[in-house]
Amino acid sequence: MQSPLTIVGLLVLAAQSICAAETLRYATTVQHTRRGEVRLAADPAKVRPRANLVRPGFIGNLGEGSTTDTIWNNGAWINASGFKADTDINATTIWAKVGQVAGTYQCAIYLAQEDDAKLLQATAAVAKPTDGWHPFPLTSPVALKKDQRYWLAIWSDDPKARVYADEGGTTKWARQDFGAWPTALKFADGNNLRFSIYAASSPERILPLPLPPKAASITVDGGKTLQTVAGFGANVNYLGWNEKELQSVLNWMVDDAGWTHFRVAFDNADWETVNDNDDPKVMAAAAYQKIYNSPRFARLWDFLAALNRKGIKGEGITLCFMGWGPEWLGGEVLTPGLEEEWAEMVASAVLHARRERKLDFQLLAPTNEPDVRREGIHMPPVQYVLALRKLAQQLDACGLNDIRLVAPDTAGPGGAYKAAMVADPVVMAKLAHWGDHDYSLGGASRGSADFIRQSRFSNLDFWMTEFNVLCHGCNDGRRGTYDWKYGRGTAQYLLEHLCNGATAAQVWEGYDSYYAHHKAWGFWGVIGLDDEKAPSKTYSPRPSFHALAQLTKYLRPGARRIEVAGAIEPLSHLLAFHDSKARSFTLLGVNPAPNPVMLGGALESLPGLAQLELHFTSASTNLASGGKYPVVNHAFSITIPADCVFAVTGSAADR
Ligand SMILES: [Ca+2]
Ligand SMILES: [Ca+2]
Repeated sequence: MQSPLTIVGLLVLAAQSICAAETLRYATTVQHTRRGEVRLAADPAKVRPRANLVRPGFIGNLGEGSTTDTIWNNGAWINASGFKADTDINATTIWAKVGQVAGTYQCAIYLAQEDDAKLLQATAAVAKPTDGWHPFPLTSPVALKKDQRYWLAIWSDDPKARVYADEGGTTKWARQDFGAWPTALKFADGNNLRFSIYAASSPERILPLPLPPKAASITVDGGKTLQTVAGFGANVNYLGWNEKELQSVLNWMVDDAGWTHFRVAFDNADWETVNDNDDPKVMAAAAYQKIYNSPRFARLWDFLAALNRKGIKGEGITLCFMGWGPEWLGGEVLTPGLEEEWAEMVASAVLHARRERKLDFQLLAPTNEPDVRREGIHMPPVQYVLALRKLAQQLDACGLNDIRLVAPDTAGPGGAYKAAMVADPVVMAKLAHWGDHDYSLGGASRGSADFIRQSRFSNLDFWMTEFNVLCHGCNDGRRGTYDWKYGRGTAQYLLEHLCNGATAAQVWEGYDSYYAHHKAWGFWGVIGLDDEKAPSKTYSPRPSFHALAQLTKYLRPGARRIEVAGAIEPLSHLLAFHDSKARSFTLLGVNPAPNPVMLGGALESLPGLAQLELHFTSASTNLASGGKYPVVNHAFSITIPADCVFAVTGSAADR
């Protein structure tokens, strides 16, 4: 995997720090060697595979397909993908990548004409194929002419029939019961897919040529420092806690992904069903003992204790209350005048956890998403700040001075809530970190960074206390599409939040679990529940878990982000970090392109690193080793594999 070092010196003319590809339009780079030659970071011509002169001729798409298209809809349909011949070919075989069926597929070539299509030749049928590529020999060879357009058609008698496809083509369809191919066809327009199907002059399978590498070049400046990383983790639901079933899940998150910061959700916020007494300043001990010794709370205390045993403590645990309140407090909307009663309910739970259960945690998210209903007890901004002030005073009165808040955790833009908080010194003294939720590519984290820059509290940091790529239906008991593209997206979202200045991030959510405030199973987990109906629950990591672990395993708490300048395209993200205590250096990035990328870089103001090591996660491999690369005269050149999330690490101690 090691590539020859081609970069000796690197001069970068772009001064601004970059970490996401959108910001790169003005970056210009020039490289030169010590001998004064000017050259590109990599010369794609040198690594481009030889021309395909010896390859058999073909027409169609050799690609594996990133999706599948069903070719049955209340009956059989002839599905055809359109291609133009680049050369004259004497076709003998059609290859198609199909889904496994108990039935039969067959293929054909049609000549594209003005109004219809004319059958040229059909293939033999293939029965009971497995999932993947299969040859369909043509009944007799067909001469295909350069620049002529053809339809490669596929047809099946099985309702589960499907064909692999990529985007960016033209398909046509015709409803026709499976049988002998019609000699002429009038197609209806289909979609924009390009089937994984081709016709060739040889019966041997033709493999696609690897795409040539593209190049990116950067300068990392250890002297230009940005935010310090607090840590990463997930939202985790107390209700799913079952030590036997979840111990392996906890091990994956803490030991494999290196997660240190968990937001423990407890819903609904309705546990004080009857007011303890009519004085919010005096906690009725017997009433609260009964609540906090109930089986419902035993599960929460057990979960927090298990996290403590796993080494997660202090600011590593945020206790988060979700959903609506008891009826007497107003239910979904806090009744004005009862702010101190709400504060007493919340403070009594924290007090019990600390005093009676001796649990080690320091952060409290007192009410989730106060700007909307049902996600937490709804409170408008002014009432919210009054309630937080009452809570801060209650906590201090209980001697819980070290318990601090993460807030406001709004569902939408939190500006009005934050502006109201900033005006209250009691609340601000109790605020540990701004908390933000973002289900977009950094919209909320950009807003949060802007707010902090313009506020009087520019020393405060912000945590992404919920983030992920939207998972449609996943709040309502439906499973999402957990493919590599979605998993890679979760990693890109994390890097975007770090690019915007976040110091911690907690993905929504760690593992699938049941939420009382949605009255449904939630299927957002980066670790999936295999079967919610099974009496004993089992779990499996999804691609988004592996994609996040690829980043968080190598970016440890205490590392400081440092500036990257230059051109990172075609990478979508590239961020650099340096931990001056651990003397470690980390580059995190995503290459969404189908090509490898030659990443050339220069390291400035960083302790001497002798070599860098690459690890990557892709659709087909997790945390794979990508080899070691030398650092010579503070410069390196690394081949980043196609379509992957990656970490490049180095340690001054390696020297
Ligand atoms: Ca009360
Ligand atoms: Ca009371």
